[in-house]
Amino acid sequence: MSNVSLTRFLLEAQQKGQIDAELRLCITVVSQACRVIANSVNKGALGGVLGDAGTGNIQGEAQKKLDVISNEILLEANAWGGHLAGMASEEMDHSIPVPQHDDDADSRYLLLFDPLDGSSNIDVNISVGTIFSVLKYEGDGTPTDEDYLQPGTKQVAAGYCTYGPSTTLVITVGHGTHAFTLDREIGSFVLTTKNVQIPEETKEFAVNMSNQRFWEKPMQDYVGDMLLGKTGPREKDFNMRWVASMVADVHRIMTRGGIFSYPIDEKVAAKGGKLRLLYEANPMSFLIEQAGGAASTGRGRMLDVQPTGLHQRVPVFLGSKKEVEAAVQYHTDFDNQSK
Ligand code: AHM
Ligand code: MG
Repeated sequence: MSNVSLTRFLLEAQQKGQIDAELRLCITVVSQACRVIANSVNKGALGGVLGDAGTGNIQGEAQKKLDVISNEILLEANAWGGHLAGMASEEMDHSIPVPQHDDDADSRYLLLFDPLDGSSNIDVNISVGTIFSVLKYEGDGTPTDEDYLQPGTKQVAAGYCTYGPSTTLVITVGHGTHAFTLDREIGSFVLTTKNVQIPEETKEFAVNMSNQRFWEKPMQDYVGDMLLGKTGPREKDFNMRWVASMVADVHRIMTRGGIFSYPIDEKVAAKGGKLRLLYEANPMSFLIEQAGGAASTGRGRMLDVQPTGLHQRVPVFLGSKKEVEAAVQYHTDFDNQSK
């Protein structure tokens, strides 16, 4: 194991010119907020933090107490550094501007987050996590929601933190994907995997199979062929895993490969998909690409999607490069036949 702390890692990234002081501060503050969220999550029933908050978010989803607590922790932590121009969250209707405290700041950023992804799992003690994305703010006044509608290729940093058996923070600033583990005794994140590399091929897929009958034909065919195993067209036996916490499913793929998909289905078609482009799909896609994997909507590179709304949803396929390409091929073939 290395003895490189997140603090040292970020300072070295700044010295190499990969990030500036404001972006270093932004990632540092997010990591500190994640430590605080980890403490709340760990307390579980003892902290009185489980259960529903009795409120709903903009997307009509019931909020858990920990959704609200995690959102407040991230907002509070990031309100004072002078490195941000604003924040947007899966749990808030609109973005909120951050007052400029530091006139000397060379650059200012927009921070987007899903404060507690997979929160439907929280009451049953399964891994949940925080996902974040950082964009540059090019304007000089107060940012509005439109300033956040930048394609994923514009992200300058992204990451997620999993609150599981251990607390792991996985980040990218566009120079590889790196994983840190929280050392609770010393209270800091320590680099545990430098340059994560996702195997190109896999025999493992992650999807909510209960939606099968609602999928489009190319998705039915893709998964159907995987289930046929060695004697089918894919010529290998596949294994399936579905945690229903994107952070946990993606972290497994970061560790040993696989494909994660949340395709379009009849139930979510009107909304465009289930997962959110700006808070979930884009940051995860940036991390996956930086680890040698691929990420697609099934019909195009995820990071090229031009966002049209803050809470926009998209179909998601990400993970081992060759497997994502296989999934995309089923969609391409279907679309070509339907022309
Ligand atoms: P959330 O952000 O409200 O927690 O929703 C996103 C989660 C993902 O973590 C996970 O992949 C998916 O929803 C699970 O959906 P389902 O319950 O339909 O399997
Ligand atoms: Mg989520």
